[in-house]
Amino acid sequence: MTNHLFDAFRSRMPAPERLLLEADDGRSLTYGDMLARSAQMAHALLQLDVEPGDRVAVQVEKSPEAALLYLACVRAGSVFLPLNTAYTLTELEYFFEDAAPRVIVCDPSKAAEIGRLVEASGAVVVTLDRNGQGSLADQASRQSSDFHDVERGSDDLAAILYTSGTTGRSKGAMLSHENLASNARVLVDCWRFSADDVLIHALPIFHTHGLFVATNVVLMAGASMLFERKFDPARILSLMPRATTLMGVPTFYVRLLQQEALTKDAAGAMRLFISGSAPLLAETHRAWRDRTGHAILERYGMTETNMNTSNPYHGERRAGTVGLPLPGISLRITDPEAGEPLAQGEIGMIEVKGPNVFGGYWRMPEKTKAEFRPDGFFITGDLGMVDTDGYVHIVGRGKDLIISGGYNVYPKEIESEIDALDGVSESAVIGVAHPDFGEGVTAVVVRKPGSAIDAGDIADSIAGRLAKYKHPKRVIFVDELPRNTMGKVQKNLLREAYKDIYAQKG
Ligand code: MLC
Ligand code: AMP
Repeated sequence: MTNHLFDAFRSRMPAPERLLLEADDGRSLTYGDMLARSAQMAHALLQLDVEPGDRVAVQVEKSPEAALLYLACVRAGSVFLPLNTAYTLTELEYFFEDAAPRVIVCDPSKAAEIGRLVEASGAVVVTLDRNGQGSLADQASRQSSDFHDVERGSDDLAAILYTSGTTGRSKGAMLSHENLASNARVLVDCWRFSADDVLIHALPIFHTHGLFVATNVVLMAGASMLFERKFDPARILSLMPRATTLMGVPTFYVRLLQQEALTKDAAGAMRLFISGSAPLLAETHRAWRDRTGHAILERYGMTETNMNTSNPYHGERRAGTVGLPLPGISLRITDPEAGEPLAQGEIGMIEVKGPNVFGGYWRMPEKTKAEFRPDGFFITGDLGMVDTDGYVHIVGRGKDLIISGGYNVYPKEIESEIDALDGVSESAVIGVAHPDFGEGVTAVVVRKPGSAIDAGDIADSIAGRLAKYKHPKRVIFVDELPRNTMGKVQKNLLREAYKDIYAQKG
């Protein structure tokens, strides 16, 4: 039997007694445990009537078993659909309706509510908690630890990851076995991962960074990881002597730099620090080098494409750039409107093509068509330029998007919630430089005449509806929003007017 992605991991698997992961509660998994226990979980999924191509939606806390569940889904031939643990029921409802999962795995505390939500759909709800307990785990424990992986080819779907849309509805990016396998292979080679590596894994495992960059690279290298449920800078520092690499969003590095104990000695055992998901400020890059002697390696990717570019392992890691296109991946800069390639050095739309690029959005052929060029290049929505040495610089976004602590927040989604409130005439949500999160979600609101609605009312009204990280850190009331002659809100003026509001905050 061939299962394209799992075979790729299997072919590079070290001896079964080698450590795959050690969790912060002391539990650990060897590669042998991983094979046996993901087999048991795969059996459990088949018993729930999961057929090849069926979606398995997963909203669970990070744990060794949550990682096993991902692999079990791959082995069972299903499509893994991870969901941010911060999503509210309102948010989940959309994903369940759109993806029509066969099975939903959630924390026991949410099982009843989710069960009610999907009652009519026929989806089966099973549970898995942060300690690896729950009805799915019970069922798995009774299964054989031998499993014939379900046959899946390179183009078959391995996962769907939702990414919010600029105009409202979230889109499910469909990632194939080869999208994931090819990118993991390339990253292992470019970043020189080997079985001797120990990665500090403190990212969530429901997004590309923690799941496909971190976990897949470790599996593809036969390496091991220290699996942390939360990012705690003091704890990360204490792990460094036992580790070789760290992957993080810029906020990780900003917070680690606030630790006095971060020194060259403290980072002495580490060989590589990698940053991505949001722009790393050149000043953070420099401060890190001064304190630790290491140049952070910055790379650029997205849900739809996995990783596209990376600064070199050997050679100059240039602060403020995202490095060079990865081997096998083509990148070009085009005129955002006309789509014509621009001359080297000009700023335009970043487009990419390669085995990493997803097949399209789940059940959205029109949106898919709109984001690909006829020759197969994917239009990223990021604006950038390529310098004379080939390094890619991201200079802005063509999409109205805020990235806060590595999480994407789409202003439109929050504006719709705020605009729907009695007492609000209109709103504009913007990202403002924030020393900790990179950008702070900020709402600028116009009240209806006579209304006394305040920031507290707005916070209360969205509390149960939107995930916490999307909530505005600040709400500013104004008499009117600035508009251009076409009537479009000029968010650039708002960003300029409020650019210092978080300056003193940590
Ligand atoms: C938490 N909060 C956030 C937030 N994370 N607010 C805005 N932005 C965020 N990212 C909220 C909390 O709910 C809390 O609210 C308050 O802010 C302070 O919380 P905290 O304890 O300081 O946050 P913490 O739990 O430490 O989380 C911060 C973080 C986390 C940076 C560790 O956000 C994180 O793990 N980010 C990584 C995201 C990620 O993996 N992105 C990759 C996407 S893939 P209150 O009100 O309760 O105080 C991708 C592709 C690619 O982009 O290229 O990689
Ligand atoms: P997501 O949709 O969560 O996968 O987020 C992808 C987006 O994050 C990209 O389109 C970029 O805008 C941004 N991004 C990822 N890595 C970087 C980086 N190193 N520098 C700047 N932006 C980045």
